[in-house]
Amino acid sequence: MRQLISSTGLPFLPTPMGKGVVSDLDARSVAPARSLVLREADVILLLGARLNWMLHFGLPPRFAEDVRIIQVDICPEELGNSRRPDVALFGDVSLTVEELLRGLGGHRVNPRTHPWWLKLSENIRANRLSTEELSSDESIPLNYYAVFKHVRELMPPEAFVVSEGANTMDIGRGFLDNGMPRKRLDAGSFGTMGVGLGFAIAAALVNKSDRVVCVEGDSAFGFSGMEVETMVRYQVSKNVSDLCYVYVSQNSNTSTQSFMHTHRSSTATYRDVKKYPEFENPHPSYASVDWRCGLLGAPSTSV
Ligand SMILES: Cc1ncc(C[n+]2csc(CCOP(=O)(O)OP(=O)(O)O)c2C)c(N)n1
Repeated sequence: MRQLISSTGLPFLPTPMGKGVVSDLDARSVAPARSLVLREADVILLLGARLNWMLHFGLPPRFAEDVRIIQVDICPEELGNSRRPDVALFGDVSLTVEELLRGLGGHRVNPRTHPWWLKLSENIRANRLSTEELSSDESIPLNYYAVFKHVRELMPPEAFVVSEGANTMDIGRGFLDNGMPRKRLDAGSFGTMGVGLGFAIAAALVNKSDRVVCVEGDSAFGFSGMEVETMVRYQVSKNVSDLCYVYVSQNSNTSTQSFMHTHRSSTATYRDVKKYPEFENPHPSYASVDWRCGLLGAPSTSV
C-alpha cells in the first residue's frame, strides 16, 4: 500500500485501525480534509476498509451520489455491503495492490498541479489553522485539542496508541499519529467502550519495548478503570515501565448524563451541573484510583 501511494501520488485517508499502514505523517495523507474528501471524491479505491458507520455507510450526503467505488476485500460478504461497488475485487489486499500497480504502469498524479490536489491542500491548510487555534486555547476547562497537543508532543513515534471514548477518540484520531501499522487500538467496528485498559495491558505485555499510551474519556474509563488494579497485580507497569495512561475529558460525563436524566433536559452542560452542588460531585478524583493502587497519578486541570 505504501508503494501504491508513493508511486501514484494519490491522496489517501486511513480508517481508524488502518492508521499507520501508510504513516499518518506521509504528505499524501488527507485526513485533515476528511469531510471534503468523502463528499467530493469521484472515485474511491476501498482497500479492506468497510462501509460501516465509521465511513457513514458510504451513502449521501457524506458521499457523492454518483461516486464510483472499487472495493477490495478478503471477505466476500463485505463486497457490496451497504453500497454496491462499481468494481468488486475479492482477494488479499497486498496481492491485489501488486496487480493494480502492475496494471497502472507508472501512472502518477502531481500533487503540486492537479486541481483535486490543490483543492484538498487548501482545505487541509484551512482546517489545520482552525485546529491550531483551538489547541493553543489553554483556558480552563481545557478543551480536547489543547490536551492532545501536549500528549502528542510527549509521544514517541513508535508508541502504541489506545484510544477510547466518544469525542476523546474522534478528536484524538486527528492528533495522535501512528507512524507504523497495528499500533492503534480503539473501540473498533462496534464502538465498544470498556476495551481500553485491557488493550493497553495486552499491548504492553506483547511488545515490551515500545511505549503504550492509553487515552481514555472519563466515561470510557468508568467501564474498565478497575483494570488499573490488574496492571498492578500482574506488575504490568513494572515489567513495562513505559506503560502510561491518560484520562482526558474529565467532563463528568456520568454526572451530566444523570443530570440530564433527572432534569429531563437534553441540553445540560458541565456548567449546568456545577450550579447544583447538592447533585453529584462533578470532580471525581480519577488519580486516586492510581494512588490506591500504589501508582503515580496526578490530577490536572491546566497544561
Ligand atoms: C459497552 C458500551 N456501552 C455504552 C456505549 C455508549 N457510549 C458511546 S461513547 C460513550 C462514552 C463517551 O464518553 P467519554 O468516554 O467520557 O468520552 P467523551 O465523549 O467525553 O470524550 C458511551 C457510554 C458504548 N459505545 N459501548
